[in-house]
Amino acid sequence: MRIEQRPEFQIHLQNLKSKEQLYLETIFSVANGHFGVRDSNPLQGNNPNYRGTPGLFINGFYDYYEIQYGEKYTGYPVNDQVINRLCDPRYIRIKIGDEDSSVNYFKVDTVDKNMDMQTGMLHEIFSVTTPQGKIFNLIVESFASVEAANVYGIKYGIVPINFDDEVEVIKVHDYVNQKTSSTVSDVRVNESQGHLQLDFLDGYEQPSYLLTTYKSQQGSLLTFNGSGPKLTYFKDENNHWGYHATYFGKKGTQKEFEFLFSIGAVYPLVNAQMYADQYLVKLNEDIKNTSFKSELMASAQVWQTFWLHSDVEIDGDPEVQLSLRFNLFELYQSAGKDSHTSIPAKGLSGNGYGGHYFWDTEIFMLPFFIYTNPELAKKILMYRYETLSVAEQQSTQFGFKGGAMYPWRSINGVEASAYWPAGTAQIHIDADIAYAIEQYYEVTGDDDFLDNYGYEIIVETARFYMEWGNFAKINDQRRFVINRVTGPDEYSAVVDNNYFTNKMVKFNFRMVQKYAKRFENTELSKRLGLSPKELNRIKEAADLMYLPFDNEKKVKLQDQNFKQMNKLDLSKIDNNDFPLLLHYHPLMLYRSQVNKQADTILADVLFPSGYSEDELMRDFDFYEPITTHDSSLSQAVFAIAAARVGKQDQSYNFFSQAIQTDILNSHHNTANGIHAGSLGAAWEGVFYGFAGVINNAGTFTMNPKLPARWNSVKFRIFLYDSEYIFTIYEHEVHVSLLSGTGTTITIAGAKCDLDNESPEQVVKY
Ligand code: IFM
Repeated sequence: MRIEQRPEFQIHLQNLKSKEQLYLETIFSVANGHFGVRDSNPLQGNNPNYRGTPGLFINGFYDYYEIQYGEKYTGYPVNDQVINRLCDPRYIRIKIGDEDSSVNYFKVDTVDKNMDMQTGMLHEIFSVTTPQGKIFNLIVESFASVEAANVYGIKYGIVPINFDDEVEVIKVHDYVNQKTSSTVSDVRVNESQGHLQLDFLDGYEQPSYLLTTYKSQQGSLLTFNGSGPKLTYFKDENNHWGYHATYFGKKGTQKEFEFLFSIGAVYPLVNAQMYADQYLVKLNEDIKNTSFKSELMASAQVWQTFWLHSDVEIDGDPEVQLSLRFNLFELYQSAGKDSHTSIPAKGLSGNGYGGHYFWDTEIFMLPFFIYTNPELAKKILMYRYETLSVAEQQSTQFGFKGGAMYPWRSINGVEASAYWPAGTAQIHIDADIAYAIEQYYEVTGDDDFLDNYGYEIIVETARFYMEWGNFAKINDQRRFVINRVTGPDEYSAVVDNNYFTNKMVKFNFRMVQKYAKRFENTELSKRLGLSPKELNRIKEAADLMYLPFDNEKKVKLQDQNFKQMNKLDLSKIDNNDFPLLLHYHPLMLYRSQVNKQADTILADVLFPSGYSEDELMRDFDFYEPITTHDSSLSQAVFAIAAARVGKQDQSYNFFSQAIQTDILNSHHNTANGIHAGSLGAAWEGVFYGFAGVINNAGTFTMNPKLPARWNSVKFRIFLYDSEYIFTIYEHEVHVSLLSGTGTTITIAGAKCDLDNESPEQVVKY
């Protein structure tokens, strides 16, 4: 297979505004959902002279460390989980004559970097100068296979530029905790390391390691093989197995060495130790009798399939086009694909937020997968089912009789939020998961998922809210209220009746009711003990849910007391004081009308029906001036809201900023990892914003409003068993049914009943 390189799919160093090392390590990281490798200086190893935060991250492979509280109250999480930063597989040790890169400081200058998003291959050229002034070029190609989840491939080409001398290439990975020399000081970054151990397993024909964690009691395995001129398996001076080759390097002559790593799954420690042999046999198989090239090609084929179904082609806006592709590429690179893991908020490109999963997955990333890769969306949702029992325990430990309390942030399902006001108090996470399940079911009609997994989550999350909330009188009317919670906006905490939360919970309750008949007298409802009495109470709570509203201004109120607070005049704040969270005491922010991110506006976006455009416009005009967008999850949401109320220019501005969050490093912290939620939100900006999609209660409608500079936008989606392709022009939509039997969709008010007999239609708007 030969894939022609197309510039529209290349992230090229020269087109990036920043050339800062840590930022580039993130942007050019390669990942496949199982593991991710930062784009380090390949000679770095554990040498403290080099600057960077290299490392290998395995999704779901973490260790605990004890959280140090000044005052530790009952129920606070004891341990934080932090994704392990493992040895950097890019590392290579090179000796030239009597100079050794692991001892002497070789100066490494980047000449070129290019990520080909069509194949997932990173191509780099470095110019390396030894202390004695010998110069050689180091050409590195690498990829994380999306075809074989374990496989990481790296190939080095070495070309002496100004010398003929002995060259020795050594590839040994004899440390487990990757050292970094980051100078980052940001509360959002957790530089804690797990307690890891690396054991060399003898008796294999290639280096094989057992990696284990001390506290979380997990284990994984890693093995690698290599090939190249004179490359042999050997023991280095520390008695560590690896590969080396010695040859006489000649000016201008390139020698190539390639290595394939097989990076194992994450097992309970005992299994990893007991079955290490068996696991290693399997891991070896993945990299035996194959080559860098054939693994790369197999992976590139999968990338081709990804782009076929998931690409969004924009005509008329090349910069936005490239950023959008980068975002989609990163989303696929980051998504756990094994049903046991989810998508860390920073993908697998860095250890920002400790490798934790948040609501970012369900609300901001999952829609992209639901519509373009429903099988993967199901796997991602399965992580929540796998951790349901932990969530149930958390609810009872919290003091409730039942229900499931999902963690605000976690890897293994146990709450890991050390700051509860902007963490555990964000109980909307439960309803966010229930909302995502309903979205998935609406689009796929996957009965197996709803019957065996989804409904149970919907019921248990609803039960949790029935315990948290209560019936009370407000203005003499009986209401269901949910007090002392934090909504999405992290500049307001522990409030009463957060509009977003209450609206989401109401929806969660309605879902229990909606499917109650379907599950009547089933094994599941018996197991759950769901009685008509309980269902009636849930219905009553949904009917009476309190949704705060300002009758004077006629806007939805972010929370019951939001009106009483003073506005923070954002125009008076120095630009250097943003994000505010790094410069103000939280209580200064909690006491003011200032938003970190879309909160009530997100509710408007997620529940588009039932409001007039005027009402949405009022909400937008009220919340937009008080929102700082200090969270990268905010601008795309405002872009959708602006598109819906016809503020096209504002919508485009928000969208183009959101979409370039990482490419432009606009939050100045891409160094710690990509903003995966923001990447997904940008896709939502196209889909729900400019294409104007609303998919509600079984009706799929589209009311496009293209940005002025776009000639067209083209994308595919799955709906039930069918796949469609849409091309939206300024006044026309072309839609074709590509596979499946078709369903009714409505475009700009016109019903389109596409089927195999008439699979195409053009709608003017
Ligand atoms: O989940 C988000 C939250 O909404 C804002 N702070 C960062 C988190 C992780 O992305």
